[in-house]
Amino acid sequence: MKHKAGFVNIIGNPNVGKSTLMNAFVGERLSIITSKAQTTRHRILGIVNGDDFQILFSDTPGIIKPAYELQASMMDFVKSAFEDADILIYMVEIGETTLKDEKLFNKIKSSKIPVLLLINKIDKSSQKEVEEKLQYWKEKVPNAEIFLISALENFNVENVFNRIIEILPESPAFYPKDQLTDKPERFFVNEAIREKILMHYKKEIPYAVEVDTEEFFETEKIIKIRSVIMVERETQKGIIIGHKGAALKRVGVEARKDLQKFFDKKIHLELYVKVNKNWRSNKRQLRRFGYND
Ligand code: GDP
Ligand code: K
Ligand code: MG
Repeated sequence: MKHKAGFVNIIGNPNVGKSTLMNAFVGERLSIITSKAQTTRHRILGIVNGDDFQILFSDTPGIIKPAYELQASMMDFVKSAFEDADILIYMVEIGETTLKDEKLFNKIKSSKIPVLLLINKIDKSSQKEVEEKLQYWKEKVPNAEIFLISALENFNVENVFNRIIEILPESPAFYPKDQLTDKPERFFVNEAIREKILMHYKKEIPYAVEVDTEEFFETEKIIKIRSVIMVERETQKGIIIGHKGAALKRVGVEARKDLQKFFDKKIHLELYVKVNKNWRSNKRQLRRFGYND
């Protein structure tokens, strides 16, 4: 049997379940998941290896109209995901009716590469609604193959996976067969911390935050990590730290638990908070954090 390999890029509106799906495919929590839009800021590669195939899934930020430089770079990740795909996964959730970016939507409809349209979250709706939506999307994106799924409950995900293998092009592997992602270990540390911040702080706080891991030192028994939580203003620093440091402590404890599972090793995690004015609008800063590259 010939070897198959290719890029399968997942795009769609915020919160439809893209990261949940990618993690279900990969079987690891590579992408952080919360109920908030803009949880995913980067394009994250998840690699699934078999004896005669290698699938390179890309999770991307949800499609939005950029309001500042950070969001503009997030949309560049989405555009790039469009350009190198062998198979496109366009994900919608059961309640929605259109993509927020019309240009991109037209690109999907006129796409020459195969499009799998996944209607997600069908666990939330009635049989009648599911049938209506199926009909709706058939007419709206006639070039797509449609699947009804629940990424959360792993319903029908395997059928999508098998179909991907069928239509994947013949090609040698792009990455070593034991590799799971293209991102360095520090990236997953930053993301684990950011996930807890998204979960525990209100309003604009999560969007004003970036995490930078300054030290990642692994010995046989333990990984020592020091990370900085960057905020834009002094007041935000106070909120992150909380009364007697309790809020920051909770972030540290929960992130450490996740990281111990992820790396399967004991973790020592030190967290600092620093004010770094307007990092979201500063191109040079954004490059440092892995955007615009
Ligand atoms: P993304 O922004 O598209 O990456 O979406 P996420 O994967 O972060 O998921 C957004 C929210 O939808 C989270 O609260 C998920 O738990 C939830 N979610 C994802 N898939 C499903 C699903 O199949 N059914 C239900 N009920 N919720 C889901
Ligand atoms: K989300
Ligand atoms: Mg996401």
